[in-house]
Amino acid sequence: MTERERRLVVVSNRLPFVLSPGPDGGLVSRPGSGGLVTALLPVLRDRGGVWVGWPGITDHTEAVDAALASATGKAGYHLAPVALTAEDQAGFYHGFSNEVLWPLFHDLQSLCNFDPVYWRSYCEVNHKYAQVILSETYKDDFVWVHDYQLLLLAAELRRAGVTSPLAFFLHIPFPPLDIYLKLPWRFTLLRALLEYDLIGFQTLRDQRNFMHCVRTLIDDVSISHRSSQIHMPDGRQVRVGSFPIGIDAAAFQRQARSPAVIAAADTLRAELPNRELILGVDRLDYTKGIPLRLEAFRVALRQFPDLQERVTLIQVVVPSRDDIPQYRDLKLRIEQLVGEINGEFTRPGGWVPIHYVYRALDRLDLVAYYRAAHIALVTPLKDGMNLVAKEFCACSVDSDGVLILSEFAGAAAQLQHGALLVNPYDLEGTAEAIHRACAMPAAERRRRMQLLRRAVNRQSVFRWVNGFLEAAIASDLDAFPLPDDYLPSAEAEHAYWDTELA
Ligand code: ADQ
Repeated sequence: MTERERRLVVVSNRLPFVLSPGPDGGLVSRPGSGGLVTALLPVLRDRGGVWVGWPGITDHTEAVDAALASATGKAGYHLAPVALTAEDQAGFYHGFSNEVLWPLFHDLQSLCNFDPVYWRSYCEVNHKYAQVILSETYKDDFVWVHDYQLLLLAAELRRAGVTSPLAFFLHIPFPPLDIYLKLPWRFTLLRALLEYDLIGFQTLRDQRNFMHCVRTLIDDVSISHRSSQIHMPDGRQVRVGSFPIGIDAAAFQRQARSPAVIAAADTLRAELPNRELILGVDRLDYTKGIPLRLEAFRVALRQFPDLQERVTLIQVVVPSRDDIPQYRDLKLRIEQLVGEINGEFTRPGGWVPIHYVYRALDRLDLVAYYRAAHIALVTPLKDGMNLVAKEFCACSVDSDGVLILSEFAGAAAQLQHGALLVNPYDLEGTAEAIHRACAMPAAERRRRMQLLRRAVNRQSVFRWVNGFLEAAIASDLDAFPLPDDYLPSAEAEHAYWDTELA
């Protein structure tokens, strides 16, 4: 059997279908949204295989199995649910994944709750995923595991005797050594990761951080010159690479050009006439930098009074994880800032500087916001990639949008040539970027957005899947071209403020 003929086994925290109560008391399924599902389901259909994950319901009944079986029908692959209890969800998902790994890997170690009970639950649940994989897979299957909830899975599978290739992709950043060292289970976790054969990161930044941790903490390995190959003492080789994830840009573009979106975007612009519409769209999450963004917007309105009555910031926040105290506090902080800023600047003529939307949008409304906006303000404190930045560019079909992007988003590496990059902690720098974006001549907007759109189109999610699967069968990743890299430099900062694009 050639590598390309191996069945594909995708493993992620959640299955790619959402179950909800149906009319006859049973459950109905619909495909989840998001690029990963769009990109991977066709590959699964083509190669055959299985997707392993939690179905989103803690009461595991026959109705769950029936709904999952009917979701895929005769598509050539099937869904294998991992049954998790409410207690598992509390310790493994809300606990270790979201109160330890999520903040730590986003450099926010002071927000971590290193509760040992969480760690035990994380180990147990990774074991449960391994059990399902063992019962669902054949010897020659190619197993591709996704994200920070399943860092221990390869170690669990090896312990059970699995020798076939295991690959892993981390969707969030990997932290620098000094921060990683705070983790009480740092050696176990790093050793467990080295049981994978291929480890993929979003950016070279993350890859470098990981290799620095391996080089410093694991003394019985050697590393190839370009940091893409780790030689293990048992003769095994672990390959490490950067694979920046993309979006289905053509689909976003098509939808942005649809009559329904054009009508919705026209309505949005007509309701706020003669305004520069600035858009922020984020899940409720402290990594997305929403409070600092609002503060930077306040600085912009104070320092550049010409912006008053000329700009409106539409901040969309999608509810998320609001059972965790830090997320509830974040929501209150955002509401307080929106209230303060609107209280300070709202004018009798009807101008309200911030429109705040707190709910999930359906895809049509989201694309209409992207299309209607003149400026996107995407300023995470740290982000694996950030797909909102790419989606905005794909939907800016008239090439008249400006992207202001945090240099700490993984997307900065590919979008650095067209975006205005900002340090989200620098309130005045971000305020100046807002002012600059509002005053930017149409020709410069077009030039920049064309560069951005080209980058987003070129690096689609389909290319990402193919690139990763190609790397899985390549013997030497050092022969692969490196993706774009971004590091702030004094020279770039100078260019940022003082020069026009060629
Ligand atoms: P996320 O942290 O979820 O993903 P992001 O990359 O920004 O972050 O993706 C968010 C997704 O949610 C986008 O596809 C967007 O369309 C959707 N969305 C945002 N606002 C919405 C709204 N109001 N209504 C409906 N949908 C909305 C993790 C990592 C990222 C990495 C991705 C993919 O944290 O860094 O880019 O995985 O690898």
